[in-house]
Amino acid sequence: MMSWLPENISTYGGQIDHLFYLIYYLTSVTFILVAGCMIAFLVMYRHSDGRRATYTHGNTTLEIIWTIVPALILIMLGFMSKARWEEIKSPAHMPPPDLYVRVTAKQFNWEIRYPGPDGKFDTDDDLQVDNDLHVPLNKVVRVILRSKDVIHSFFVPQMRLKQDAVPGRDIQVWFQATKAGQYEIPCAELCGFGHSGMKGALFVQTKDDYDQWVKEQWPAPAAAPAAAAAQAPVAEARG
Ligand SMILES: [Cu+2]
Repeated sequence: MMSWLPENISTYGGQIDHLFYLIYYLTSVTFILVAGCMIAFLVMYRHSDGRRATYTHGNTTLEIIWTIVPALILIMLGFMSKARWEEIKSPAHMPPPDLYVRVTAKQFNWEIRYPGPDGKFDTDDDLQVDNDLHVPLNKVVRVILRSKDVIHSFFVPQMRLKQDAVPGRDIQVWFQATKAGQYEIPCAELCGFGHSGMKGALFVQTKDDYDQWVKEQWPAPAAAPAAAAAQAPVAEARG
């Protein structure tokens, strides 16, 4: 299969890509058919001396077909997308997280906040860094998205994840990375003059590297913040 999407390193990315290509090929075929017919008719029915125009009042059968077929395709795509949408966007359907992290968007950077060893946000052992999001490989990361000012969009192309951060709301999303590396987190919503420079970095680290990073951030006797995730700092799902 042709691929010009960024590399997929998300557990659910393959299913997103499958839907993307299905829609892409369906619309491509439709476009070629419609444009092909239009060009063919332009040529076939071009002006020629002595030929008179004829009048038609349409074709009911044809109109029913080209209304029902796209409607059925749309309904089919809706059902196919529903499960994926819920899995990615609905907290009730998300897998239990190994790690919580809160990302607050503001003009013009991402504030990344870790709950620290106690697993609770807004306590003394929290860690806040600008733009650098460190996560462990193969672990479920739950992101709680906020915004301090305007609407931003948290975009991690390799994770097939994009979600608006909206002032006044906590919106949860998640991902699970399958490949270590460094990836960009651009803002995908025009949010002001500094928008184009609003860019974070996602560091997906192997277990050893991540444990080392945790040790540096929370010197002994801290346990890995991942271990405290079970205490779910998010009381209820909103968003
Ligand atoms: Cu922006």
